[in-house]
Amino acid sequence: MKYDSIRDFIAFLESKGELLRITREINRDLEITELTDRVSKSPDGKALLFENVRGFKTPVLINAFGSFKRMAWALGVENVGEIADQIGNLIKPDLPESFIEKIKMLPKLVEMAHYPPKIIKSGPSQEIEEKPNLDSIPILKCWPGDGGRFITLPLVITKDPDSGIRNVGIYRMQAYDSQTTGMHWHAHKGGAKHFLVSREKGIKRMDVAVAIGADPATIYAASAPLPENIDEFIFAGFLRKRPVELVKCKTIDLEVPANSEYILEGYLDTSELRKEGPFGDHTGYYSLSDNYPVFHVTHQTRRSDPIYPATVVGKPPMEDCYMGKATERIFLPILKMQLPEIVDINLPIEGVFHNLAFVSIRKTYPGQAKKVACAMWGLGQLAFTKIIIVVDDDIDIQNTSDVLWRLGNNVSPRRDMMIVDGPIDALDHASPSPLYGSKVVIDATKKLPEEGHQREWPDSIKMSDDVKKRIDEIWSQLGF
Ligand SMILES: Cc1cc2nc3c(=O)[nH]c(=O)nc-3n(C[C@H](O)[C@H](O)[C@H](O)COP(=O)(O)O)c2cc1C
Ligand SMILES: [Mn+2]
Repeated sequence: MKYDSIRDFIAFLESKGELLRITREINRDLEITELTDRVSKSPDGKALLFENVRGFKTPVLINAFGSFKRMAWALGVENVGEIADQIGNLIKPDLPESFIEKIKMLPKLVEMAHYPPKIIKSGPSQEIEEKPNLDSIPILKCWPGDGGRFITLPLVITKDPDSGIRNVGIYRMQAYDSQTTGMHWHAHKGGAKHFLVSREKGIKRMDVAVAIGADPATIYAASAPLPENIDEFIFAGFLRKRPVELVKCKTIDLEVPANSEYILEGYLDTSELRKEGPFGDHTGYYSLSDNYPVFHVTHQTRRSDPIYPATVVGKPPMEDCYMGKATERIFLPILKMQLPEIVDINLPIEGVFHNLAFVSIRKTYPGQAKKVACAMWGLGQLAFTKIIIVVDDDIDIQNTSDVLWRLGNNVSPRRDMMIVDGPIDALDHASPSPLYGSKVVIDATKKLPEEGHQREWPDSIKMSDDVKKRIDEIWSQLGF
């Protein structure tokens, strides 16, 4: 892994011609969004470094992850599929039979935890210590209807008060004033769980540390849907093939990346909630304002010359889409391990990850599509998938028009749709109540007699191979 920090990644992007420095004065309120949005919606849009943000010396980095190529580079590879292959190899189902062979496998299986974070004495993220002053950071107001300015790419670090196991998640933070922010972790997320456990245990002050800027693999790891009780810094170590270096916070008992740009140290009062939002969100809609915990920043450290990494979300495609697509690829081998009939999954970016999933399966028995959907709804953040479309594996589900063709042709709605009630993503505004609502699987596979289909099922149309071959031979002579 080439990068120790976000600035290493910036230098790499620049060497590849993938960074645009913007030296003209730009307003952090709305103007950065309008520019970023246009770049995100254009082919080959670059990473942007705003070097002259009105009223600030600090440059603002945006869109560093905002393409398939840059997202792969962020993880030290040319294609995110390489990471999926590494994970696939770690969890291969064909475990060797003999005892000796099994012992030999062990080092491979622990490779995931092979690079636990390493605590070092000091790091650039603590070069300067100062009183908390969020006004010194060029925090963005993204969209006209936003309830205020928001820190959009923070790594929020908490510990389970029972087990001491760390969680790192990206949860946006509304800056209420120079030392207070919101803490917008949804009810289902790791930080929210730690908050609830702390409250139940009667802990009034829950320590929280926030890192702004880290090496790019660590930032990605904080967005990844890891199972509960897996430290995202261990996963980051696996991605980096090198431990994440941490330093101890100056005033609280938490550790933070040594190479961050800014560190905010503080606490939540477990009895305090405050209105947060609205915020122009990655769904392309404003997420409604709601009550969330309040982060009191009590101490701040930073580099002597910090860069402020942020992101702007909105109607897709935006930067977060490429992080989500990386997750789709990286976690597919783990999904397949639990559901071996799954061939591929496509979370189309227009479906904003929790609204729509295409799944292709190797179907061998009746009801299998519905079983796969139910299993997905039981797996971590896939629980929030509102619409799952299942097709047979003879088409490529990365091709949306093929999926729609199957959807139209192979579905008899009354028989092939199953609607269930359950947890729904906190950002869903269509469900009648927050966090709870309905989800549907649409089975677009070929139906079997046991599924109530007694009629003949026709073949899809294909030309015979010998005719294709004959036409191939004469094709170039026909003047097309
Ligand atoms: C740019 C960006 C912003 C995000 N904002 C939020 C947020 O405000 N609240 C939230 O619960 N999840 C947010 N997420 C998603 C979480 O980071 C993600 O679900 C992660 O897996 C949570 O980790 P956890 O399971 O350890 O809580 C955001 C992700 C990205 C990439
Ligand atoms: Mn987690």
